[in-house]
Amino acid sequence: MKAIIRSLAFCSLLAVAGNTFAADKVCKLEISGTDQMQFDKKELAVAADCTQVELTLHHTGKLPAQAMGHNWVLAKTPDVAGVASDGIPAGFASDHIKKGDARVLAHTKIIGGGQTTSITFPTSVLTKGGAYTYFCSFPGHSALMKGTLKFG
Ligand SMILES: [Cu+2]
Repeated sequence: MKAIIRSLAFCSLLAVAGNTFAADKVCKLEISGTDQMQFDKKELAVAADCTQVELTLHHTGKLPAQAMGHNWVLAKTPDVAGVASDGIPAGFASDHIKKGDARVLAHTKIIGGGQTTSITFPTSVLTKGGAYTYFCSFPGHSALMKGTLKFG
């Protein structure tokens, strides 16, 4: 009897775990930056049922990160100018992101030509129906390198 109860308990644990996995949906986004200081996409969309976003940034150029580095930073549109200007003195080693900047919803590190980097972040940082701005925080890049991320 004890064994039956134990196996029943185990089965219900498995069922709970199975539901958790079924409910988790990782949605993949890809974007590239160039030596011409451009992203190849002006808009990214995340479907409403995505629970996680896996963002991959490629740098398709040849220039080194110190000269033409790119990252991908996500923020609310009104916060972009402040995040970008505070990122300049934060320095290259900090990926031009101010330490502990709560306005930053997600960001990759800075990469140079030929490199690729990925991050995964939860969609719980976003509001359904919201539109956000992604940009590159390398000094001087955000004027050209930005786009809109829509959720839901
Ligand atoms: Cu850049």
